[in-house]
Amino acid sequence: MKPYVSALNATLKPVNVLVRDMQIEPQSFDRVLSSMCTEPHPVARKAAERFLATNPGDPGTYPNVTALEEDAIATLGEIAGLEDPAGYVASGGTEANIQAVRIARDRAETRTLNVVMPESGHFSFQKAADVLGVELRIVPTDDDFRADLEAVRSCVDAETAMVVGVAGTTEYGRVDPIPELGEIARSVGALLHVDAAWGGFVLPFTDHEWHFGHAAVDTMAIDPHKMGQAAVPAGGLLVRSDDLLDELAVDTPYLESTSQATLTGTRSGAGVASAVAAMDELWPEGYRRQYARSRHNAEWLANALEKRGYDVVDPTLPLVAADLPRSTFDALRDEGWRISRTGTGELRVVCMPHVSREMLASFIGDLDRLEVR
Ligand code: 0PR
Repeated sequence: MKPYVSALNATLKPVNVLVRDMQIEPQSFDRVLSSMCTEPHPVARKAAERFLATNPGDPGTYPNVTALEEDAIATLGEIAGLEDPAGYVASGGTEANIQAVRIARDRAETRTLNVVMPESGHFSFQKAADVLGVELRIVPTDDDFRADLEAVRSCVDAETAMVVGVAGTTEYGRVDPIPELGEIARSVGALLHVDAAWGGFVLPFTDHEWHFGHAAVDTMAIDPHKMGQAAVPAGGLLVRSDDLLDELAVDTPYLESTSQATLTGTRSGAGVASAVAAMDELWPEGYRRQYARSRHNAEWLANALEKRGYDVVDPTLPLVAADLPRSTFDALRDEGWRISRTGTGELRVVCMPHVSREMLASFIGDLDRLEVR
């Protein structure tokens, strides 16, 4: 495996030639501990290749991929506890979150409005607020990194169009108190959006209350290209009922279909087909097994770090955060480990399907070696 720059320097060939001749590696997953994406399941990879040239944005021309998208939404609905789901396969969690805010904005009756989100919310909501011209109100989290309900309650008002809850936060894998956030949203006539972009494919195997069945959830982001093991790009936007999706629809005069709800126009059928293939193969048993494996790995890693005297944030979903000196973090990165840090500087390891126990043991081995020096 050659990193991009050194591969380029070694050969002095232009990158396009390296790509054409398959001399440049995309990225090996061997040392990737930071990503929320993973190696696609083999069936997902194959389906992605087959549907690479299809465009679900044009159902009149590509009806087969459109039929697959309906399948995808039906299964996503099943996973998220929603009968009769509406939605579509988005490019990722960012698009799903932006579109959810757009629904809330367009449904609201006031002209100035706001969205209330815990500080653990993903930065895609900043983009949404910026693009859509709504005020984003960020409230603190509690001692366990979950939305602080009192803070949310005192922040919402008559102009709140949406309350955001995160089910599987990017930094600590926490699940916000979704039913309570739903009550707060209802009390001011706002929608409740759940960002389960990462958590959605592991939460069904936990007893967290996160889905449409438990609470007054209106919209949700749930991404097949994260824990769902589909190829990128495959995100999911789910909405409680068709009328919410209608808020997004624009007329499409020169297509055979009459309207389009997606943010992107042309989009890859690869994501759609691979999502269906992965979910057909893995839901529910394969995902259940994967969750158990990821959880054990996260617990193992948390223990290993604790034993070595580091402060560890107890994992609730398979994501481990721990306080590591900056110099150690940098040294591990120099060893080729792809690791990232939380906003406050903790090491963050996401136990995705490609992360094996052997990988983690080798990581801890490197950590021990580097800390001795
Ligand atoms: N919602 C949540 C909870 C997320 O974690 C993410 C992505 C998104 C939405 C946005 O999804 P898309 O990227 O598919 O649009 N999470 C992080 C990201 O921004 C994951 C991450 C974080 C990866 C830090 C690497 C890293 O070093 O990609």
